[in-house]
Amino acid sequence: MSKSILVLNGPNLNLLGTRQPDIYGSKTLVDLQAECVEKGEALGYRVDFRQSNSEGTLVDWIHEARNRYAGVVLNAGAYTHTSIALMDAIASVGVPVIEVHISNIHQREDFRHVSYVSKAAMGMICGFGFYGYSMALDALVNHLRH
Ligand code: CA2
Repeated sequence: MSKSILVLNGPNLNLLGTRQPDIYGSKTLVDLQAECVEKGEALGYRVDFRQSNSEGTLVDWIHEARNRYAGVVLNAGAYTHTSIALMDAIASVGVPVIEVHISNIHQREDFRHVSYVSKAAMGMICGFGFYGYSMALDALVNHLRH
């Protein structure tokens, strides 16, 4: 099995650290990448970390995981709440996907309470800031070892 994990980030997450620090903290996407790569190394996995504002690109990257990655950590951003295409991609690849959100989506607007990603993902972590990505990597590797 591949010893690589794909960490995917959706729309507007490239803006981390530039505004809304009350919701998303003050660190940047580059900081988050460094945390994920370091956590992956500690777990014995290489982490490939990507961000796109395009739904189709995220679908393509989930398809790419089928043969090349042991699992995926996915923060689909606002596509979480709208994208049947992402849900179908996750359901069709046969690779474990763990959903993560920086904020607690259930404490926010009603439209954020629905997640199409959750309908296909193995599990979901939200509300713990960047630490949620480390938790998701732990959960994924724990799953892969059992
Ligand atoms: O809490 C999360 O991680 C979200 O996936 C973030 C999405 C939001 O649409 C989801 O409901 C929850 C938005 C990401 C936007 O990130 C920004 C960061 C800094 C400044 C502006 C936007």
